[in-house]
Order: sequence, then C-alpha cells, then structure tokens
Amino acid sequence: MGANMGKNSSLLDALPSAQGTLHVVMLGLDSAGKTTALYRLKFDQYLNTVPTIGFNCEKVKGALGRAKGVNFLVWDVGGQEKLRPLWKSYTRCTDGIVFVLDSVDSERMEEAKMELARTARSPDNAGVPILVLANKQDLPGAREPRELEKLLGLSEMSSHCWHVQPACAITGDGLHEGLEQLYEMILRRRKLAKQSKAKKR
Ligand code: G3D
Ligand code: MG
Repeated sequence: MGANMGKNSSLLDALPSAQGTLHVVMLGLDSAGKTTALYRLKFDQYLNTVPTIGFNCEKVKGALGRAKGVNFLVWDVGGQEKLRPLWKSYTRCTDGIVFVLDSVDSERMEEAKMELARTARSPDNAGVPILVLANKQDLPGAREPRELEKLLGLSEMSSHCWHVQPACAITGDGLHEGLEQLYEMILRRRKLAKQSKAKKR
C-alpha cells in the first residue's frame, strides 16, 4: 500500500493542475477576432461564464503537447481605441500575452504594429512572452506569418520571446497550437529566471 501511495502522490505532482492557473491576456485591435478566438477555445471545454463588463474572462484548458491539461485564465479586453488605456491594468502580472491580428487588414497593420510595440514597451510587460495570433487565415489575401513578422517589425522586439501562429478563430484552427507555443515560451522564461537566480546565489 505504501508503494502505491508513493506512486499516487508522484502522479499527482505530475498533473498539470498542480502547476496552477496561468494568466493570459488577449490584446489586439477591435475586430481582430479576440472574442471569437476566446469562445472557440472554450467551446470544447467545460463552460464557465463570468459576468463581464467591457471584457470577457474564461478558463481554457490546453489540449496539445506539454500544455495539455494546463489551465489558462484568458482575459479578452476590448480593443476599441477608447478601451486601450485599460490594457495596461489587465496585462500587469500576466504570464503571457496573445496579440490577435487580422491577417487581411492591410489598412490597419501599422496601427496594430504600434499597439503591439506599445504593449511590448510597457514596463509591466517586461519579458512577458507574446504570441501573435495571425487570425483570419481562411480569408483570401491573408498574409503569412513570415510576412507578418516583417510588417510588425518583430525582429526588433528583442526583449520578448514571440511566436507567430497562423489561425482561424471561426474553425478553431491553430488556436490550441498557439496556446502550446505560448506555454513553451512561458516555461522557457521560467527556466531562465531560475537559472539566473541560481547564478546570483
Ligand atoms: P474582437 O473581439 O477582436 O473585436 P470579434 O473581434 O471576435 O468580435 O470578431 C470580429 C469579426 O471578425 C466577427 O465578424 C467575427 O466573426 C470575424 N472573425 C473572427 N475571427 C475570424 C476568422 O478567423 N476568420 C473570419 N473569416 N472571420 C473572423 P462579424 O461579421 O460578426 O463582425
Ligand atoms: Mg471582442
């Protein structure tokens, strides 16, 4: 029995739920597809609605790779211009940022670039991994991740880990892949933080 107990407790330790919930905030211009992505992600999951004023917040479980079973609390903050100053309060102490982008909207690419740069520059977000969700890949004229990297000037964003994930929030394609990539970046960041702490000792 003792051996079994030992087995069970190590199994429990290995369960992702023991790692706690990760906080993720979704940002991006209005109409990029944030709310669609959030509800699509949640759709196959246990539904847990929270009354929302100006933002939505849902618990989402990772489905792929090491993110499988990991709980994410995902905040979807209004993207309208008048709401953008609020982003700062949601991104404080967040584990990861999902920047949702309309991959077709050439007219507002520069505006999206500016908002992304502003988010990355904010001292509250220092070092927080950023997943750029290149949404609306189902539409003709959707730009590819490589092109978006250039248009958004991501290579200049050296102070953050980032990844561009093509997606379609309507079908859900790419959403869990994106969450997995974000989780991998969060783990990498934690590992680095641990290593630099150990070095200082
Ligand atoms: P937001 O929360 O970022 O403001 P929404 O954006 O989720 O409200 O989406 C804005 C519009 O884009 C919605 O259309 C939604 O259906 C559409 N949309 C979101 N994701 C995709 C996608 O991957 N592909 C396509 N083709 N459309 C998408 P409406 O017509 O309701 O305004
Ligand atoms: Mg919305």
